[in-house]
Amino acid sequence: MGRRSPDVGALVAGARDGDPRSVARLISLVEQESPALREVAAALAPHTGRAQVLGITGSPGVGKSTTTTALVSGLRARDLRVGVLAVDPSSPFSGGALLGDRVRMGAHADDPGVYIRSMASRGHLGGLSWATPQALRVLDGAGCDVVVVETVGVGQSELEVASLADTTLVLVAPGMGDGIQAAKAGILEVADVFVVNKADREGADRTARELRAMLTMAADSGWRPPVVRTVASAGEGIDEVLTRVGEHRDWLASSGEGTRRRRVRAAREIEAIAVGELRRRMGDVGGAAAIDALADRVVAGECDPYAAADELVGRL
Ligand SMILES: Nc1nc2c(ncn2[C@@H]2O[C@H](COP(=O)(O)OP(=O)(O)OP(=O)(O)O)[C@@H](O)[C@H]2O)c(=O)[nH]1
Ligand SMILES: [Mg+2]
Repeated sequence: MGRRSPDVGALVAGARDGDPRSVARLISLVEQESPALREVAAALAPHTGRAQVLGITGSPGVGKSTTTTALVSGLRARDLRVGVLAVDPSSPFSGGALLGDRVRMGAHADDPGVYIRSMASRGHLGGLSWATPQALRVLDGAGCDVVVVETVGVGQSELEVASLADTTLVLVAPGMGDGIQAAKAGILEVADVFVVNKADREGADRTARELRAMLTMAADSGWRPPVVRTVASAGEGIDEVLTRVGEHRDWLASSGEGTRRRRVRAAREIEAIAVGELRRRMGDVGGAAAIDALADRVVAGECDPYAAADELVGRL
């Protein structure tokens, strides 16, 4: 791939026209922290804010990819443009499982109304890639009505996906004790819609009942998360999920919660970028060496760590 500086304006125009290669290139620029990153962000800004971001989380094997595929079909049937970001927090490379996801998404591979992208999550402690919010902006700017973010439910990432999403779907399966585990892990609070998938298996009714019982005990936020049973592999219940997702979108708009969530999201993004920039500048003023020199003085009792930190910040 060439390293010529990209024509960002043409790429954004292409993406807005639905050209998948322009979308792919823009996401790559974001992922690679291209020098054009700022230009890309600025060019996209006026075109963003329309897409509903749908986060999908749940334990490994619960049916996230199958549900995502079924949701994409349902959204396409409603004539909506869809983006899918599959984030694998466990792998530093986009390989294995994600390739499997792509294969499963094969039904949509040739549909110009669907854009699918897998992302690894290198360089981020919590799980989701630092580039995910920017990739979301690309898909939003490219005119996707809905962007589905699917992540593997390992620890932090399920909470993190909620911080990116307008609407968070939490998938559980019957008989996995998932409901109880969800309550323990704080998942109950982040779910906007509960999906009891694999409802063709025994115990789905019971799991749904348990979830509803737990939800009645939760604090009232104005939105009580509905519990929907699905058989994603057969497309059953998917229409109801989409109806609930639409209702949640309406509630976000009418209650002001949507704007509040987006403000929190933007504030975090700004903070992360600013902290990154400060780290870079610290490197410019001698970073590690400067800290080492100050550390020697702190160890020797010549100054305290606060004074040392002030001195470092003062040089920026
Ligand atoms: N019986 C049944 N099987 C299902 C259903 N939905 C998905 N499956 C199967 O469950 C397995 C896991 O589904 P995936 O969609 O890959 O699950 P996932 O949550 O994306 O898995 P990871 O990405 O590995 O965390 C597959 O074999 C699916 O065919 C369902 O509603 N009923
Ligand atoms: Mg999957």
